[in-house]
Amino acid sequence: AMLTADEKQLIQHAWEKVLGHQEDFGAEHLERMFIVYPQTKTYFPHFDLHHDSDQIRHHGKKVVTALGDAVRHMDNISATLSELSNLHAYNLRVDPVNFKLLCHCFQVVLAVHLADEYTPQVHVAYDKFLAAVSAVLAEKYR
Ligand code: HNI
Repeated sequence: AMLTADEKQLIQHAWEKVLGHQEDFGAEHLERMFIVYPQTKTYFPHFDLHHDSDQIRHHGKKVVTALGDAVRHMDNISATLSELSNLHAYNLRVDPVNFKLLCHCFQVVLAVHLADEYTPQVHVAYDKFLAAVSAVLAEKYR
């Protein structure tokens, strides 16, 4: 589903609360994913998955920074994340079901940190935005 102009604005406005916290939010959503959906750990056999490890923090920051790129280019997510799409489809071969799990964990992090500002309207907007990002990351699988 296409994002409406209002939804785009809600996403961009909420993202201002993420700026400066990419590493913290990134580490938090990954740790949640590894604990709540332990099967996701199989993609990271080479990582130190202890709480707040340097690798989790570093990788978390990369993921949230990529999401931020998509926020800044919401009309062209496909081109913006094209390299990442190649990487996930051809090199990493992450089963696309996992994208939903990561998106869910990221939304929990947003809800925890934005609290009252994570209104149902913001929630819907992020649901659609993250589904669009996931679709792009999964579009090269065949
Ligand atoms: Ni993902 C690498 C972004 C979902 C497993 N991933 C990256 C990188 C970014 C990234 C950015 C770093 C690329 C680089 O270094 O050039 N990943 C994203 C985004 C999503 C996502 C934006 C979804 C919204 N990745 C997932 C999921 C899994 C996943 C759901 C598995 C459960 N990603 C990986 C793995 C790597 C990776 C594994 C390589 C990590 C490493 O450093 O070895």
